Amino acid sequence: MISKKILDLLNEQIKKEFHSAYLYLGIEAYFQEKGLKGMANWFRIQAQEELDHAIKFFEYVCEVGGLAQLGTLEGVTSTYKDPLEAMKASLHHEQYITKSIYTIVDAANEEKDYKTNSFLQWFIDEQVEEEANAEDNVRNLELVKDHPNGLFMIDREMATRVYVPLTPAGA
Ligand code: OFO
Repeated sequence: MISKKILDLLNEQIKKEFHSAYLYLGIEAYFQEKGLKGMANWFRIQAQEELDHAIKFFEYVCEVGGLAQLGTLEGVTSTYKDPLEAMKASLHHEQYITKSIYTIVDAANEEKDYKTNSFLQWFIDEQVEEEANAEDNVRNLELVKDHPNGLFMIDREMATRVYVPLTPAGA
């Protein structure tokens, strides 16, 4: 059994991952309304991946004999000043999630909770990719500024992203 402190942190993380999905659906809504379907597609897939992350934490809590808690989700915005602001919101959120995961890793290390530490290694690696993708999106939009051709090219590129479900543990 894991400690109450670790359990609480993991339960908070379940909520944060669901919140991430919510945030990204809000960004998708913004792009859908702007007719930027490729960017909307990218954020739909991002939201689906966040649901996978939430379930991964949920399953781990259940697996170690804890009671998984599902906190109340707050509303998110679907309104952004421009595409760059939406991309920056995503980058800042991923940086926040990385810190949150490191906090759980630190707590697990302090308690010599090796199994939680091992479970979290996947998320440490995942966050490297998550931040890199979000940084690329920001950088690309900064390069094209408001140039319609550039925006069109980025949108087309982002339309090619496909959802790859996580392989269930033990499969
Ligand atoms: Fe976007 O990251 Fe989840 O964990």
